[in-house]
Amino acid sequence: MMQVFQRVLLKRTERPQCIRQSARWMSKGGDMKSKLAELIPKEQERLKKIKKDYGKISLGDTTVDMCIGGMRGIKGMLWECSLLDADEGIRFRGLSIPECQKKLPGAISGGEPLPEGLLWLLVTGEVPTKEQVAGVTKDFQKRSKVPGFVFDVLNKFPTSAHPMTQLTAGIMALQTQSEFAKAYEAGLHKSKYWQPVYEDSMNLMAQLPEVAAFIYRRVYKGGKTIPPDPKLDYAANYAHMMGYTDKKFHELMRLYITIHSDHEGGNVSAHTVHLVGSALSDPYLSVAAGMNGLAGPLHGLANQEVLRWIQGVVKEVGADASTEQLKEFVWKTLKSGKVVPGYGHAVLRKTDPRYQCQREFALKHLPNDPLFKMVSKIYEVVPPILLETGKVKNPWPNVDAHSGVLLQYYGMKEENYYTVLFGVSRTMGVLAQLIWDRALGLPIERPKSLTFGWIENYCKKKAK
Ligand code: CMX
Repeated sequence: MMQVFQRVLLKRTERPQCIRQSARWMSKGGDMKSKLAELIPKEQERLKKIKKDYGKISLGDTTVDMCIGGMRGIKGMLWECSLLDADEGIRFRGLSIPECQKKLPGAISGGEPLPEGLLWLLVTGEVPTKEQVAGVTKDFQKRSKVPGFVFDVLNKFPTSAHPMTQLTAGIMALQTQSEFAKAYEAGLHKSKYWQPVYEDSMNLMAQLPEVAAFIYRRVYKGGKTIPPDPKLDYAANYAHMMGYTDKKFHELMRLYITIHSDHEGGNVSAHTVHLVGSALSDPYLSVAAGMNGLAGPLHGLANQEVLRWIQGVVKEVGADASTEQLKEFVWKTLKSGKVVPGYGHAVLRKTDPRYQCQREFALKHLPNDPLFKMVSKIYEVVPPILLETGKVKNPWPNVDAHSGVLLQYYGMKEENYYTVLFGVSRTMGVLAQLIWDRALGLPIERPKSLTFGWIENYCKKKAK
């Protein structure tokens, strides 16, 4: 990319504003941006070749069930940063969660990965060195100043507003700083869109923890905020700004942000960001839209629902409930027309490895916690019952079945806040991809919809 600028022969003062901006974006990007600039031309060529060589090859048939069943299994989106396998679970750029735990640098030896390292992996496809990860932490710190009016906007909300509503409002207030929106208006050439999208993405990721921590302190701690600590990494600093000083909680937050970041492109939050971004809505607008999807109880809000449901179990049948009592409770939930939160998945067909690694964390740090023991008992009881219903395709626990129990152990008992933690993490994964969406020049999304009549006529003709 640098060569492009070297080829621009105009004197600096004679260059149009958007080109001057491009040069500025390149120079202030830090290491990860230079790496990205190196990779983009190769990946653009790869995309061109795939389109040319394989463009007409079918990836499988779409059935009527898929069309009216939430597009389940339709291969209809490019998402480079991660891939989900129904049995094995998520791989981030080819690495499983245990591999990430082993290979990505941590804050302490043998500790959980730093989310900044995962971001590097998602963006570049390469495992970063410690120095590269430290560079991302530093870059985030430099970009982390949140404009004062964002807090004024949030202060106008009643504290009873759901934290996810406040998070989305905070992101929308940050949107006023969008470099992409400004550059687009100034007429930036589309080959350079990725640069201000990169800047917006890094700025949003850098500023989101303070916005999210502000919401936490405002809603649950009487509004007394805690300033950031520049000695801390991304996850630890977020925990610190919320008021958590326990080093083990900092480790949990590193793991939490790493594993919740990305889960390929089809889930509601990721797909929404990708879809909205495809209209060239800037990263703030795109992420705010995705957060509204994450706030749904069948998606990210399930983590809040799980803790409430477990507390309901304890309240009704006690922490030492027998298997029979637990079974009865599960059936009661199902018969009242509700789902068992934290169980089931649209793609996975085995226990979610994100559940598994949180269980391992619990076994290491809180093996005797009564609610952790309850989570383990629930694991024995729920899957056979869901199978017995005869309709649930995946009876196993997902990521949300475990996270709340870990958080409450360290004192974070405000379950309505849990989805905000998920949101801060998910922002990393979706923005890593959004940068690539613009770098590859992916087009506006526009799948075909059908009517009942069209489907009936088509199928009747086909049957003949
Ligand atoms: N409890 C009760 N019923 C469930 C169920 C559960 N945990 N999971 C699926 N079902 C039901 C569905 O509601 C559906 O019922 P109807 O046919 O009556 O509508 C039927 O089983 C078939 O659903 P499915 O094909 O197995 O699952 P879907 O792909 O449609 O939905 C999901 C996936 C996650 C929405 C669903 O399993 C669910 O509602 N789980 C509970 C909520 C939850 O934990 N969500 C978090 C998912 C992870 C995340 O995104 O964060």
